[in-house]
Amino acid sequence: MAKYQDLADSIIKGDNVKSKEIAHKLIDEGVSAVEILNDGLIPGMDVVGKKFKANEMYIPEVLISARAMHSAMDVLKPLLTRKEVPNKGTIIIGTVQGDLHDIGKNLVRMMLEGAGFTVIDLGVDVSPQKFVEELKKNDARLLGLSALLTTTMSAMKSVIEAVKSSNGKSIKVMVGGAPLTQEYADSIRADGYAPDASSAVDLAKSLL
Ligand code: B1M
Repeated sequence: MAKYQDLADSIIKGDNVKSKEIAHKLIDEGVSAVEILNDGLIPGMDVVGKKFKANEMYIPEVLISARAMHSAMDVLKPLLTRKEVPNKGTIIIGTVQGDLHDIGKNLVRMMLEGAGFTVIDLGVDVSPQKFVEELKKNDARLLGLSALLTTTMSAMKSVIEAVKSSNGKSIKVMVGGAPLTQEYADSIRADGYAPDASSAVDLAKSLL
């Protein structure tokens, strides 16, 4: 639909004023936040990824697109994170060490909050030690790790080893991020893998 294409185009062009404006307009028209995400924002970011890979876009432009994505996500956030449901438990989430990608992780956080989880977001480039400390400090039983680079996926294994040896086997670890597969998650002994933010919610419910 043209309205979704306009939203995707605003992400590709990095126009954060337009992306916010279109997101507001779609909400006013009664379109659901999840539809706006799946049919406008994520397809826009996919094009950015393809252009980046083909050297048709460079890091500064990708950052400007990321800013436009975050501006539109800010509009959706209150709708995705409405706390109408009882607290389902606490999850610690973060992007692993060496990795600065946070758009997908932020989406997962919003959807988990919307489903009633309390989420403690440690941000990006988080060391295994920091995950271990925060799990202890907050008495959380579920950890969510995100990685977007093939070079940082292996950091997930280090976190899982550190967590399982220091915090005990009762902590469940779920992983996600574009380069991951179920096979890879199994190979690093993660308790679960989710390919997208909606399945991350189902997975978190089944793990806790
Ligand atoms: Co980066 N980057 N980047 N980048 N970047 C990718 C990932 C890349 C695939 C681009 C490409 O070449 N096509 C490529 C990785 C190649 C590889 O490893 N095989 C790449 C590269 C190479 C790099 C740099 C190394 C570039 C350089 O410096 N030469 C560099 C690394 C910096 C670092 O991290 N140390 C870099 C930098 C950046 C920016 C800073 C410019 C920017 C990040 C800005 C930000 O996040 N604030 C950026 C971006 C934006 C991208 C692309 C274009 C988009 C990523 C994104 O936000 N997607 C990306 C290309 C792509 O993925 N198509 C690319 C949208 C988001 C909604 O999807 O993050 O997949 P995603 O999240 C999904 C699922 O994966 C899942 O749910 C989310 C929602 O459905 N999910 C989880 C994610 N985490 C989860 C956790 C869960 C469960 C599900 O449980 C806990």
